[in-house]
Amino acid sequence: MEWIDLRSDTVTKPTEAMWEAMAQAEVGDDVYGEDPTVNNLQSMAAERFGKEAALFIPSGTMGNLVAIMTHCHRGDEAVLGDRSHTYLYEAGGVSALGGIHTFIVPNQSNGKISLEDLESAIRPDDAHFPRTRLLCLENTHNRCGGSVLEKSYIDDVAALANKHHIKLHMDGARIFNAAVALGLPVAELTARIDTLTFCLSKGLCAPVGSVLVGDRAFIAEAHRIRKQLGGGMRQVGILAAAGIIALEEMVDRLAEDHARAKDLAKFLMGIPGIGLDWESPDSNMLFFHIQDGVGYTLSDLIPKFAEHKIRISTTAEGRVRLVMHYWIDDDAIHRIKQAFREIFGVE
Ligand code: TLP
Repeated sequence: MEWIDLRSDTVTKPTEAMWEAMAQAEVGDDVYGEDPTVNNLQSMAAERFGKEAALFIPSGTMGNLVAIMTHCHRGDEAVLGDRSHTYLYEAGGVSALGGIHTFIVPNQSNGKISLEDLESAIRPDDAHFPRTRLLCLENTHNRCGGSVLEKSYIDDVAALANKHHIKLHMDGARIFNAAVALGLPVAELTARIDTLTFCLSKGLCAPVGSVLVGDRAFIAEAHRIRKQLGGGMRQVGILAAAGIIALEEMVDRLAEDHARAKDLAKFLMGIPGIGLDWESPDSNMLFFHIQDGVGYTLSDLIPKFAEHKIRISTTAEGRVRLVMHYWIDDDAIHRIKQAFREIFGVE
């Protein structure tokens, strides 16, 4: 019996088509800008997002770091949500490495930040204050249930940024999940955003890599910062080749992951002792907690599921997160449901 890994969509291994493309990839020195496969991926990404240029980056974390360091200089300020990945899970890189001050505002449970909170975070021009340079959003919003930010909200935030002459960056690690959930082309959803990082290595199954998109001048400067951070890579077309397959073949099928997440959420609602944190997941992840009186704790669950060859993980907030991805098919869902029935003692 194969392991079922629900800890994240980052665990996805490459597809057959990706292995094939990686083996055949034409490569060159990307620090010289001479890797044709990387150049091809970057052009495809820019075109897909309707932006002028794109840059291949080793990880989502470095993508956000490069973007924020390109927008903000030392002592400038970036506004971030208090549940955002950049604030919670990127090791404080923007402050540690970029000398950038962060202004933290509350995320609502649907991943949005109220326009009032965003506006009140923008500092007046006064020598006492850091200069606000950047607003950041995350879509889908990981720690807010994989929630999807819709276009009208994004456009409202962009209009606010514009009014104050500051920029809007999106951590779009899972932006294709958002676009597929909304049934919108990704370029339309993100048209008003200045810059965006998206990941090839999550639901899209590529082994490594993220892409930063923006205008030509921004990407030229981001290229310098990526080099400064040690993120210039050489014959990296080997990885970009998998990224091209990710964009060509793996986007539309994300709808299947969303449907499985909804189906599993519905099933879990019927299990006494389980409390779903977001009852109908917007995208590919669901979160639950154990209600009082069940008789075991969250950490007991990891070994219990391991007995069924299922890997799950818990979050700092006392929840389990289950993430659907390419390698979770209907048979896996059947096994997962069976494991829940046995562990929670229901028919
Ligand atoms: N998220 C990982 C963990 O770090 C939590 C996961 O398993 O979901 N932005 C968002 C919204 C992310 O969810 C992640 C990864 C990143 C950025 C960072 O991407 P990588 O891991 O490529 O640095």
